[in-house]
Amino acid sequence: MAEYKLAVIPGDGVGPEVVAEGRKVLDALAADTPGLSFRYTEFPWGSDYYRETGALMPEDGLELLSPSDAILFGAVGDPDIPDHVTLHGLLLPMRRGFDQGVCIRPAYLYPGVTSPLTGKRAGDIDMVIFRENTEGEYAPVGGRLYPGTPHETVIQSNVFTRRGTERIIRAAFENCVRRNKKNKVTSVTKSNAQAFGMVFWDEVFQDVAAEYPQVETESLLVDRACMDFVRWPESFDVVVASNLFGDILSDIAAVVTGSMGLAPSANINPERQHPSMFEPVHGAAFDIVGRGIANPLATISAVAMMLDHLGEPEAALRVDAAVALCLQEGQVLTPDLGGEATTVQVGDLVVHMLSHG
Ligand code: GGG
Repeated sequence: MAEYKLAVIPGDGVGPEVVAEGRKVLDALAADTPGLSFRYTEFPWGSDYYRETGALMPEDGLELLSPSDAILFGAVGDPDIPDHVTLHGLLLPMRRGFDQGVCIRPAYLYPGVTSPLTGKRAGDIDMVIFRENTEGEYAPVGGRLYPGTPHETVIQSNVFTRRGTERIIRAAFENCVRRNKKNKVTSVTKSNAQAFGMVFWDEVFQDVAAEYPQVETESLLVDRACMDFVRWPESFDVVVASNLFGDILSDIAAVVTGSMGLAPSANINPERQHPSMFEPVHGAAFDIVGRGIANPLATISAVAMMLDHLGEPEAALRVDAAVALCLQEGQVLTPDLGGEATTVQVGDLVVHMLSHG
């Protein structure tokens, strides 16, 4: 047990609403766990900060975050600012600057939650997506020549390094062995079309897979993987994908397990030289901002992933169990899950379930 220094960036849109519930859960844990405490430093970065200063975060932002044990992040995005400005101004600099190359996105169909897919029962869908998080299709490499002329030329390059590719694929295999469920790792590729980056990805996958002969493997083209996430989601266990493919597939996984509002995400620096970051998969959700109905459970599950990463597995399990109980009881749910409850009411119920579940 210890005191943990947490950097908190509520960000844009519904970010502040859901992060407040994540903090409420952390405070409740600290209140009834001797020796466990959290010291928060909140950073007001995001789109309002951009309107005031011309940047989403200050130039020394990473230095300010650096002493933290972990970062709790809400969302980024604004209807008046182009999405590439907000994403490249705040979220991606943290992922790259802190070398958070391993993004972990679990998707589980909880008891009490209805999948939009017919016939799926609780536990049928139980997978975890390992998304490469610092390079691939998100690398800021490219340029634009002769804009606005008939010769306009745009180049956007994908970047695959051996270190980054090997790291995410090895993390997926290690997790598969630890998790000990279906004992299968699926690699998502597009090597039929992308004959450099994705052929390299396939080669590295085969090399790393050879170190884990006890694990079943498969390699799916991304289009086939999208189909199978919808028609046979129960066939997946651990899925490893590039930055863009992992992002798209984790949204499909979230939706087939009931709601984007349930999907957590951990952005891990495996070497632990820098703080890791924990966030809901969903974004700013402008359509419901300020109505108090955003589902806080994705953020609260991200808090559980953060506790596990910090070395507090019992606290993490308590939070996971409280989330599962709220969903199973099914009385206090936000509208994305068919309920009428508010963000705050769901957060309060998680806190209640921590000690009364
Ligand atoms: N809570 C995460 C968030 O705000 N996501 C916005 C977004 O556009 N994310 C894209 C990504 O994760 O790559």
